Amino acid sequence: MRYWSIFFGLVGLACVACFAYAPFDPEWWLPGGPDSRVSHLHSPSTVGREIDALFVIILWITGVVFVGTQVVLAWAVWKFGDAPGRVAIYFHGSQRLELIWTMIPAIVLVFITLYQFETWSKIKFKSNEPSIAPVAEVTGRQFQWLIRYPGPDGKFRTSDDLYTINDLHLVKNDKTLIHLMAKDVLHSFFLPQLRIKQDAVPGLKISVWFDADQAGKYELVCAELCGWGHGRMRGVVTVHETKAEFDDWLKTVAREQNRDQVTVVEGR
Ligand SMILES: [Cu+2]
Repeated sequence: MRYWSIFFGLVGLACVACFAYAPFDPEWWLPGGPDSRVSHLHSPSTVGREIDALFVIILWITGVVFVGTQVVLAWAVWKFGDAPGRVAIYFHGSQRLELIWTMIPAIVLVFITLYQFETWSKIKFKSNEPSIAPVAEVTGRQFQWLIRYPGPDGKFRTSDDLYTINDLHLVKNDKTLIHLMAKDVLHSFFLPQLRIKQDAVPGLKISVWFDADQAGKYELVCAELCGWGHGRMRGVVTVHETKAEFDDWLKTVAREQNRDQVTVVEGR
């Protein structure tokens, strides 16, 4: 029986090792930006790093609780294991214990709720939506992201709109606003490196705002199982160093679109 206490003790030790290592390797745990290995900053986004800090705090809370309960478990198995002549004591219920194990998690959860509130409100509360023109309209459909840019006139749904598939472009350090839609079923617009995730819902136009402060290429994936081709809904987010670079790219798209004479049929 005492072997079990050694086993539980070792499991605990292995988990402590993972727990200690997790926050320090962005590739292993939370995907980072191109500079993350150098700077040890996780997300290439200001709010993203706040979210990372929340992850680390929750990791500490769960880590301490896990280690504590594991130590008690190993100790109890060691100390109170089966022994000849020893009889277990039976008792039914303990109001005091029940109160303790209800109140402690409740307090921890209330703390987390209040602590994360400001970060959550920054990216999700309508009142914090930046009053800027959206960079693009992103429409999830089985099985791709259709991305519409306003074109030279700066207005959506006009004849000079530009389209890309699975190819989202932004400018570094600019607040980015996106209008998110879905054509057929639920999709989920997920930018893992920027820590942004938002459901795309048919019939709704949802605003998503964020920033990226390291130029580079990041992933855009669908995080909602939306059908057989769900795994193909992968795109690239390109964060340009400057607005001029972004405008150049947009001009290239305009040239190609005019040359191909391809019109993306939007429909509804
Ligand atoms: Cu999907």
